[in-house]
Amino acid sequence: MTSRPPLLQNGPLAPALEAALAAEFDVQRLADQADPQGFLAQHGARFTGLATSAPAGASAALLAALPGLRVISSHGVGLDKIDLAVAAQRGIQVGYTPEVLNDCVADLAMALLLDVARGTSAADRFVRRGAWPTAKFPLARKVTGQRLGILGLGRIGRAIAQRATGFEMQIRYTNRKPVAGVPWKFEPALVELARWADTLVVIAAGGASTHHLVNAEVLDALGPNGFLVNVARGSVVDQAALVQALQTGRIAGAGLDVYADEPHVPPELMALDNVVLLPHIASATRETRQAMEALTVANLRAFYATGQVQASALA
Ligand code: NAP
Ligand code: 8YV
Repeated sequence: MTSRPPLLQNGPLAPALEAALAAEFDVQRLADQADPQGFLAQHGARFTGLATSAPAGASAALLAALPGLRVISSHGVGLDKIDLAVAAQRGIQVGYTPEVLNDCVADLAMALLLDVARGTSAADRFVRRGAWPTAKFPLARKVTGQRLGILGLGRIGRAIAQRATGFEMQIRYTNRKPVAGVPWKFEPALVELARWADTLVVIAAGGASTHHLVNAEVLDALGPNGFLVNVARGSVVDQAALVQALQTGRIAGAGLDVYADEPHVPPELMALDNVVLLPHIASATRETRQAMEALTVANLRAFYATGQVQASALA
């Protein structure tokens, strides 16, 4: 009988995923250890696999404590918390969960765009606080035909653009390089994209190269009639500049699923009626999470069978 591969779990995972991993692998959860550092010092060398998630990641320090590591499988598509350079240098395979979550993240980006432009969450609060008998809810903004700027026309960005086409939106995007074969105009300068757009959707990868890309200058270019939607990572937006722009009306509103220091959301944002605040739920549907969990396991299963993960972040 083949022994089950020794797997370290970093951070919490959904119960169904933890059960699926425990059924196939010899799993130890780092969070269960009274002295995690002592545990790693004593036992770190035995683990050939690491199960983690986009938020928990795999830091250089953790990887250094796992000298026998050969594979990482992350639940999520964001790689900003995984030290990919160390993994690549050591020949550690990195599996993740791209594609399977595109639809739900794109759907939620459109939900935030519609909500912040039409004020649906604010209108719900208006009715629930009994204001309708004595006040009129203010006019909102039309979505159909809007100018939509997309920061990050990748897998999910393209899914957002396809949905926006259904709303007859004019679409432009920016990346570090143009995307071949798409019908939308590439704008090399983010600040010019923001100046053109009615709504700027942020769906670029997190990490050092996108840190605070959306800064005060970009927000000023978006302007007092502009909306910001962020479903990428909080780190892509200068959150202090965003709060200031919203408080002073330098932009019209924002729809946010991600923040600088999750799960902590600044009270200044909570106080604003022109901001929609979601708790990082863009991929959080039963269907998509089941698909992500299945791919997280499949990456490990494939690696131990063939030496290759199914969906490689290092391809
Ligand atoms: P992807 O296909 O890799 O797309 C990432 C996009 O970001 C690419 O178009 C890339 O284009 C662009 N980009 C990267 N660095 C950039 C830079 N410095 N400046 C401008 N553009 C840059 O990834 P995806 O599957 O669409 O996912 C995108 C991100 O969404 C993930 O990394 C994750 O952080 C986030 N996400 C959030 C949720 C949520 O629950 N809110 C769920 C899933 C994903 P270039 O390489 O040409 O620059
Ligand atoms: C969740 C995400 O954070 O996939 C990502 O990068 O941000 C979201 O899907 C992830 O699913 C948590 O495990």
